[in-house]
Parts: sequence; structure tokens; C-alpha cells
Amino acid sequence: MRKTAVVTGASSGIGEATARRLAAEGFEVVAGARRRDRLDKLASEVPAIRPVTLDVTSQESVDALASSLERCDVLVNNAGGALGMEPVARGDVGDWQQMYDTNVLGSLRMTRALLPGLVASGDGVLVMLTSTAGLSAYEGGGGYVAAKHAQRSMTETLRLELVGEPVRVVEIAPGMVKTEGFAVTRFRGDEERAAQVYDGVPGPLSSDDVADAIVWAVTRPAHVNIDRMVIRPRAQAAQH
Ligand code: NJP
Repeated sequence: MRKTAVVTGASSGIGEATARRLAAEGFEVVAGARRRDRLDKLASEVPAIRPVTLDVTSQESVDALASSLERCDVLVNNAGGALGMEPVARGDVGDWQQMYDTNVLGSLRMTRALLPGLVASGDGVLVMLTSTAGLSAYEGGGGYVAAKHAQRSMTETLRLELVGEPVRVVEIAPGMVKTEGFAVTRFRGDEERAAQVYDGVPGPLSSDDVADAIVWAVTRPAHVNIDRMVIRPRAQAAQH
């Protein structure tokens, strides 16, 4: 039976690229997100991908996905992203709550639900998509920076708690990646302003750049743990 990888947030960006690459590596891929039309299109292009409607902010939705799995060898907690670019003094509490619920609690819900499967696998791999925003801070990034710091803390705690279990914990912390999430949700649909975000950053990463790193880390031999990879565009390398 082929190994199964679950990728959250697989309807676009890094998650979609990771789902495609894991399928190419021979995994059965369970691709979860809310936009089912996008997942269905992805699955029609890649037969090894099974689309599942998933909202990581809903315990019911997470439990439904977990109970549909026959096995789980890899979990990529990728669903998340940033909302808004307001300074802390004008930050929208609703946005902050949503970022925390998705990036932090979403990863926690998924991890709790799928951890028994990862342990049963005998060589489970848990991947957390954090961010360089979780390593420092930047103006206008308050809610996102806070959420990604929290997600990183949870990842480190999990790593300690899983010593002795057959589960590897891998943190992937990207810098600027050219995806819908980075540009459009952050600037609330103002595509002109969103496009300008890449000005002065020659060669932002592509989703494939990050997916390559994820797949490389996941496919190392069982005795090799890639603790953390920080991946930035060359031009961003000295910023944090
Ligand atoms: O963004 P985007 P990225 N339940 O918007 C899904 C981190 N990161 O690829 O539900 C389930 O293309 C959403 O699907 P849908 C970032 O923090 C990025 O850039 O259909 N899924 C979509 O598939 C995030 O953790 C950059 O709307 C939910 C996906 O999440 C990860 O990389 C830099 C959901 C987001 O795809 C992927 O982001 C960095 C929910 N409740 C870290 N809510 C960067 N792009 O520069 C959202 O350091 N999704």
C-alpha cells in the first residue's frame, strides 16, 4: 500500500505545489482546503490526489478528514497565511483572531487528529509551514508575526514531546514567496497594491522552490531529521 500524505491548504500556492510534487514522488495525496472546485481540478490533473473539503478552523471538518484516512504517513500543515497590513495600533482584532485560528489552532487541530496515524506509520513526518515572520518582526505584520511565532513555539514543543516516537518534526520557514496569499489576501483584493509588494525584491521564491524543500525533507531516510529549513529569496537573505 502506498504511503499517504495529507496536505492542508492544497487549493493554491505552496500547498498545491507540494501536493503535486508528493504525488510525483509516489505518495497518495489527500489534498484539503475549502475551495473544492480548485481541488477537483487538481485531482483531475493528478490521479494520485484525493480532494477533501477541509476547514482547519472547524473541529468537525478536521475529524471528518481524519476518520476518512486508512493511513497517514506525512502531514503537511500548510493552511494559513496573512490578512491585512495595518500597524498594530490600527489592527483588526477579527483578522488577528482568524490568523491565529488558521495558522496556530488549525495546525494544532490537524496534528492532534492525525498524530495517532503518524505514530502508527512507524516513520511519520509532520511538516509545519511557519515563516521568517516567526523569526523576527516587520511593520504591518503584527497579527501574522504573532501567529507564526506561536506556531513555531508549538512546533518546538511538539518536537520535544515526540522524542522517542517514530515521528519526525520538520519546520519549513519561507521568506517571500510569490503566491495569491502573500499578495491578495494581505492587501484585501487591491491587486495593484499587491503587485507592488514584489517591487525591490528581485526573484521572490516560487511555490515550487518551497515545495522542493518540503519534499526533500520528507523523503530523507528515517534516521535523518531535518529540524528546520529557512528559505528566502537571495535578495531577502540579510534582512532578518
Ligand atoms: O498562500 P495561499 P501560500 N481551512 O493563499 C488554505 C506560509 N507562508 O501558499 O481554503 C483550510 O496561496 C487556502 O485554501 P482555501 C503561509 O503562512 C507563505 O503563500 O481553499 N484551508 C489555500 O489553499 C501559509 O501557512 C509565505 O481558501 C485553508 C492555502 O491555505 C503557507 O505558507 C511566506 C483555510 C493558502 O494558500 C501557504 O501560504 C511565509 C482554512 N480555514 C509563509 N484558510 C509567502 N507566500 O510569502 C486558508 O513566510 N486555507
